[in-house]
Amino acid sequence: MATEQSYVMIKPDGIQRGICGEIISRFEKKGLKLVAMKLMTIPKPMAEMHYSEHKNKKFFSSLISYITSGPVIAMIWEGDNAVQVCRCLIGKTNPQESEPGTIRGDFGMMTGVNVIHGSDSVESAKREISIFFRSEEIDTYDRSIDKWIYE
Ligand code: D4T
Repeated sequence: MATEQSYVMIKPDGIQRGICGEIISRFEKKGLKLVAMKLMTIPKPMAEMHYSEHKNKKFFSSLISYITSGPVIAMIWEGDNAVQVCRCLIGKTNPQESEPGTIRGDFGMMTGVNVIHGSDSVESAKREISIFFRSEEIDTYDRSIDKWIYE
């Protein structure tokens, strides 16, 4: 097993549309373990740090305005191969190209309003987690149900 942590964030449109419970339940039902979660409005410098790889793209300023436009739910989900598993649940960047059954495929219409973020690699996850969480905000606990999820 390769236990990983992924940074997952329900974006402001997910909060405004009242679909957070349904989104979070998909990660729970999959078998991933929630180890950190908070509601927060992202300060602009933090948003710019999170999306720094896109700073020269033409959509950067609209991306920063959107992600700071209201509260987000920041989460860390843990499990075997968690980064890729979370990306599978989330779907493609463009919701119109995302498969039905994925979060973006079921809930989104536009790339610039695409409901949720998930880390794209283990390295990105580590970087993003360090931006959004202090180490004492990340929990460690056992789940007795894990023996029914992992072989
Ligand atoms: P995030 O990082 O939000 O999970 O999205 P992805 O990992 O799926 O996609 P990304 O890094 O390529 O894009 C980051 C973020 O920018 C928005 N975006 C992207 C946009 O508004 N216009 C665009 O043309 C692209 C490519 C959407 C997600």
